[in-house]
Amino acid sequence: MLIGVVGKTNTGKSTFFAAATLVDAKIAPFPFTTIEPNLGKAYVRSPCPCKELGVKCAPRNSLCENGTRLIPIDLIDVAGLVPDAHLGKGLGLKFLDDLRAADALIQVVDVSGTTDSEGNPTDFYDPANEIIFLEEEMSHWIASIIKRSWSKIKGKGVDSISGLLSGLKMKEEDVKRAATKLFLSTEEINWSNKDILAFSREVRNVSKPILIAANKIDLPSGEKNYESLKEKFKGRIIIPTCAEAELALRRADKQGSIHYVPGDADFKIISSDMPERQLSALNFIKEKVLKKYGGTGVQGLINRAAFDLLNLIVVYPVEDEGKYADHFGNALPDAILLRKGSTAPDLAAKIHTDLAQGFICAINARTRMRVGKEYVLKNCDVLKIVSSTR
Ligand SMILES: Nc1nc2c(ncn2[C@@H]2O[C@H](COP(=O)(O)OP(=O)(O)OP(=O)(O)O)[C@@H](O)[C@H]2O)c(=O)[nH]1
Ligand SMILES: [Mg+2]
Repeated sequence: MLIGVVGKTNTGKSTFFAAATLVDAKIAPFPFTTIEPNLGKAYVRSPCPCKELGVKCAPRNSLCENGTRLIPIDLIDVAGLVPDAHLGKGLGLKFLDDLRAADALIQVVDVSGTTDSEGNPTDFYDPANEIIFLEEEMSHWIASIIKRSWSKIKGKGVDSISGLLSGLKMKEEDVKRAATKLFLSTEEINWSNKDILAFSREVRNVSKPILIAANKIDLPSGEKNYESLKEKFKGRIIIPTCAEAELALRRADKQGSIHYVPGDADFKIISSDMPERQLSALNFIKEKVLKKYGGTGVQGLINRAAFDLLNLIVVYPVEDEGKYADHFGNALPDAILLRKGSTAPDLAAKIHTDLAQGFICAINARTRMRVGKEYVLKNCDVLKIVSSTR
């Protein structure tokens, strides 16, 4: 599963990325700092069943912070966009190819309105424009991919477009639905450029859903602009965000000067000789971001992307259902992210193809009941897979 970080240039995308992954990405207060993409692991936050089951867990593929499981998910930060990128402005659209594999996107918007459409300093820029032009440029990107292969697609069935777009994680049924909704020919494609763009808008909407990070909420016009974005884009998920605050908290936690779990609305100071400057910066974060908005927004966005956009659930496979452990006795070693609707054999396949091939049944560790291959996994399930191959 891959989440992409996108948006206008100089809005704080790399700050968001660095805060979520602790990868050292280049951050600077001017446009086009990022050229090559940054890749890292962010974490999905979910309650760990260890407390409820009364075991001390020994996580292997994830972390557990006092009953909160942090499960890795891939994150990619790409270069920034400007309006008319499809006409060659800024860095153009080519770099969006880095987002082919993304399942969902987080758009980082500069909600303070202090950078103009090209990322240069200004006052009172309306961040609503960023939301509109990003979607438009993304649609042009999809259209350009279709046009590049037009000679191979023209006159063929809509399946040829599905084949082309499957590399963009776009499902066949979504492609068909988009074409049918727009009354476009699906048997023998003969679409105009306008049709291709309209189709691209439609299919992007379903296949690359976008959450909005209203970033730089700490700056003076942030709150006012955030309220107006919510009003203008009713129905969209818009989260007040301060990526800079999250980055400062994560780094201070890593240094050992504070204890902070990503997504918490508070932190604990550990260091007894913290410099005055850092102390006052942390106080600012506490008063103006954490208390006001209930968190920095970064973790909230990763979680909303994972649970609301991608419809993921967390499942814990074990080998010893009595101890909720693997065969070494490590309790709840792995937390696996799967799509809602996945079945017990899907979990087996995620662990090892052999395990899925020899699938006999699964045992629900909580109830000790056997479940069959039709069993639909529930969030937080703890399951033992019984297979003839193990
Ligand atoms: N006040 C404030 N500044 C922020 C916040 N997040 C990022 N910034 C600043 O915004 C500037 C741009 O940050 P980057 O992360 O480099 O932005 P970007 O979107 O990756 O920029 P490009 O790669 O150039 O497109 C830097 O000076 C950051 O310190 C925030 O939450 N609040
Ligand atoms: Mg950047």
